[in-house]
Amino acid sequence: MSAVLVSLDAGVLTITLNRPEKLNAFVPDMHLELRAALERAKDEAGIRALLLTGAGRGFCAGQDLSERNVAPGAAPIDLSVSLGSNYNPLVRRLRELPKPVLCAVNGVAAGAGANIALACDVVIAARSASFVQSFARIGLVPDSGGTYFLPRMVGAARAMGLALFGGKLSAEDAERWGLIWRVVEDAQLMLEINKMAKELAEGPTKGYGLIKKALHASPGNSLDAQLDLERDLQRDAGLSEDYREGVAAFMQKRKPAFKGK
Ligand code: LHQ
Repeated sequence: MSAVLVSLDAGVLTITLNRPEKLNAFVPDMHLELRAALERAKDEAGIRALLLTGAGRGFCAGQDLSERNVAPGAAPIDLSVSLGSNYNPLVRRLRELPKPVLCAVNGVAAGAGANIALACDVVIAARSASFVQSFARIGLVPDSGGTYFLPRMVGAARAMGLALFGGKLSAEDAERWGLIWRVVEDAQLMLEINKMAKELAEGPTKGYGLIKKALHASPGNSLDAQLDLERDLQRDAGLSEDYREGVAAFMQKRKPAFKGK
């Protein structure tokens, strides 16, 4: 059985983490299959939005902890190898994909699973879902971008509390704290996110890619640098076909037919 299910419909590539009996914990195959899907999303012009979710009752429980023998007395393991070859490239791929990435957190998102969700552009969670920075509970440091995303999204005090105590943050609190975009009822999750993904897949894809670039660069930039970046990105956006179409549609009081270029 594939560790990841992939389907393409109306410009939306849906990627479903598929180890439901282990709450979709990461194993190397899952990383390989995710990598292939993200490469495909980058290369295929017909893919204009990505949707990441999990099969079963969980979203993703992070690294599969049964994979490595870390029993007392076992040979030491260098975890940086796995981060360097699997998790860090995954976060970079999600962030650098010049197309919108939506994430439907259908259940618990723990460890690297929580932070992979935060690396997506728009996160919607089911009301019963939760976010767990479980790393400290096993003596580890939040990874997969956690120490980058958390303080920027929820502030230093909340980031430290989440990281040190490793407790569950409910989807409602995650929304209230600004960690995610929105909470929806469990039964509505896929309906809502599919609607949003479809809307984005019909949008000005090139412009969306430039918006991602601008907002992702912002936390590390001075106002001066950000103004310069906006100027440069707007030049690119202004040269797109979709800009012309957007303005024409506005003037003609009709719905734009964006082509994504
Ligand atoms: C699992 C897991 C799991 C295996 C649930 N592995 N089986 C990167 C680089 C290299 C190495 C180290 O790590 C990293 C990054 C990381 O992600 S480290 C953090 C790893 N993740 C965790 O520490 C979370 C561990 N899981 C939990 O704390 C709980 O399972 C949560 C809070 C996610 C859910 O709790 P429950 O809803 O009560 O479910 P459960 O604990 O009963 O889990 C259901 C099954 O899934 C169970 O299997 P079983 O055969 O007993 O039914 C768990 O053993 C299995 N499972 N997470 N990460």
